[in-house]
Amino acid sequence: MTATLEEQFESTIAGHDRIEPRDWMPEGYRKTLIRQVAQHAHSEIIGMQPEGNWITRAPSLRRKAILLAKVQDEAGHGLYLYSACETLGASRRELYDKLINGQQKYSSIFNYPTLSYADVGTIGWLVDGAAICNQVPLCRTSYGPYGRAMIRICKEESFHQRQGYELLMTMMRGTEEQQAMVQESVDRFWWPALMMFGPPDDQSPNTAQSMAWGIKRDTNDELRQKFVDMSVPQAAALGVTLPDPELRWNEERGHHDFGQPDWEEFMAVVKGNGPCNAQRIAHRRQADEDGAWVREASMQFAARNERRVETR
Ligand code: FAQ
Repeated sequence: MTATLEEQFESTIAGHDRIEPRDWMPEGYRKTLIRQVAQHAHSEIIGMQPEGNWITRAPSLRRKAILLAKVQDEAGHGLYLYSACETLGASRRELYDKLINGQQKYSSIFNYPTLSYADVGTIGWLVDGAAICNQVPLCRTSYGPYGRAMIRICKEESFHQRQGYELLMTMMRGTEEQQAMVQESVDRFWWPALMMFGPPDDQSPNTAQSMAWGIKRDTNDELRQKFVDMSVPQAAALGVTLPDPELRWNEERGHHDFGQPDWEEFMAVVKGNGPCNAQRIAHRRQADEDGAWVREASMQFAARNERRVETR
């Protein structure tokens, strides 16, 4: 007896194998992937803005070259992810319109401002650190093009995390003023970094189904715990304090206990009311309008070349 398409899909998922673009997949699986991968792609390109803010004010040519390369990498990550999304039948234009019209989300973290150069280091250490924690398991996600994109992205994010940590370490070896800048920056970014993993599991409507489909390999709370456990020794080596009075090692659990982020603030930011939401979208919309003539010209150019080939 031949297996039905649905049975084939289920057995691929059960065997931790990959679903590829031409394979049959349930509509819910396709929709969930488009939602998550598009949100991820949008996060990468919106994420260029907070750090991009400091490119013209980098303290040295070396720091400027590093920051330029990092921000450029984020654009590349966005492109891989939009391509992965295209294999699911969603065009880049459609996704981009949904981003600038507020119909699709991007990570809450990029709605916070970058107020000092130390924030460039803190974003590398904590934001890229949280991104890696979340994304390494996604290399084993069940959808082939997404998992393969994640492999390269994780390698680059890992480099980003180290450059951020190295920048903070340099500042911590500097003047008292520089050390205070690092501490102030970590105080602002710690809680928003914890929010990157999404709402607590008991308030996460998508986790159970996404885990069953192998799209997510760990829950939001599992990854948040992993990130806290990873960050505590790194903070100690750096000489900064994490701004959580409830943070302590729990011998019995073999993990750190920690306080909860302000989930009301998280919901407000996700709904568009964070400190920089309007600015981030306005910037993206402007970039889209400014680039319209380039897209138009290249379409005309391609059409003209096609006509020439036809008349030859
Ligand atoms: N921000 O049911 P769940 C980066 C939404 S890349 C905004 O738990 P899910 C690189 C969620 O979409 C950072 N919205 O959802 C970089 C859902 O919305 P909907 C991005 C959030 O999908 C570094 C609703 O809340 N990474 O940083 C957030 O199962 C430096 C309910 O939540 C990814 O996108 C949030 N933090 O789990 C770039 C990784 N959390 O549509 C530049 C891939 C949740 O149902 C500089 N994504 N929501 O109304 C994922 O792993 C998952 O989508 C989660 C959320 C874990 C983010």
